[in-house]
Amino acid sequence: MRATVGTKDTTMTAAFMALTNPGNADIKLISATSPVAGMVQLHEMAMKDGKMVMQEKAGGVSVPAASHAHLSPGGDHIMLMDLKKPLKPGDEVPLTLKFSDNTTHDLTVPVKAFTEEEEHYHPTPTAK
Ligand SMILES: [Cu+2]
Repeated sequence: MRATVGTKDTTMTAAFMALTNPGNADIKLISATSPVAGMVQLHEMAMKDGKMVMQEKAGGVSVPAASHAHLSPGGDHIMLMDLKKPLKPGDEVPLTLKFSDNTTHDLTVPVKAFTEEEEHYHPTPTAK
């Protein structure tokens, strides 16, 4: 999870990870929650008017059977909004992932400083 201390907007950040599906059926990550954020969404990057923007990913993030999916800067990611406090490197954030097979996974996600693709994670007006 990207640290927000020292960034322009300390109310939102993104989490990145690899999701592995050891089963023999495709599953989807359908939602996530965290006590540090007022709202958590699954996002994707999309090209809009010649610019990369992020938007909510309809239907969730697919994790193919016996394979994996990457949540990464510039790609699908977990967006945490309305953060209750700034996150600094070294913090650990609880994050609960809910999957289409009705399983949930409780994670402890380390907070790290990183700057690549940072411009994508500035607030953008949400198109409704
Ligand atoms: Cu996002």
